[in-house]
Amino acid sequence: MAVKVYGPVTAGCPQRVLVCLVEMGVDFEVVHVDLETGDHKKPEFLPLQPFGQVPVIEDGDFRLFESRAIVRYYASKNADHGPNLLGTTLEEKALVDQWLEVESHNFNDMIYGLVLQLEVLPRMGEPSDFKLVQKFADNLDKVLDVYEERLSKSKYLAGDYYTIADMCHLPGITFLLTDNGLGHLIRERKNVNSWWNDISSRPAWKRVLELMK
Ligand SMILES: N[C@@H](CCC(=O)N[C@@H](CS)C(=O)NCC(=O)O)C(=O)O
Repeated sequence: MAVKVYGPVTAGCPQRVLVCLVEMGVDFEVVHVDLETGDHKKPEFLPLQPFGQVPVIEDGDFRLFESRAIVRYYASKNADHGPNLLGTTLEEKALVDQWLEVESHNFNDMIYGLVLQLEVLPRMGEPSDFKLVQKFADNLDKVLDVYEERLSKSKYLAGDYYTIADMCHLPGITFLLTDNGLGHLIRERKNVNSWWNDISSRPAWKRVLELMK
């Protein structure tokens, strides 16, 4: 039975889940949740995700929310017949967790603020706070300096193998490279840019981009 993924394919958090399902060869169907009309805050959606956010998955009678928990779940569940995206030794797994935490907090917190200011508020007809935009971009600049240094020593964030820690960056970096004047944060860093070119050219991400059209 196909896994149901609740959320619009255009939102970054559901995309994190979709790219993982494609990588792991899991059949899925997307159940569109319209964030514009507030479907995710309606009483019928809250039993699925009590914080009124996407994504949520339903796999038979198993339900799970939080995109990174979902990604971890399918990378483990399908490890026997998909790629190893979690590392093998305890230390490799710990490094994947470390960089996934960095993605979630150091990186994504800035992306979240930028998406709010540059996409969500304008869509709602409200003004963006460009001082805040600058603050998030400056913070991200420092975070990406750390990435540049790390990626000068290893091909991927957790080591010389692609993992869910790299994968979870795909939606956020795609947003940076979308026409909002922030692409230089990636393009002007040699190692970050090569890493990006590598991870974004994987067929799984290309398939998610196709779904968004
Ligand atoms: N930590 C959650 C964050 C979920 C989240 O922020 N989802 C966004 C879409 S990317 C959302 O539902 N936004 C609407 C809202 O928060 O009202 C996860 O990774 O699943």
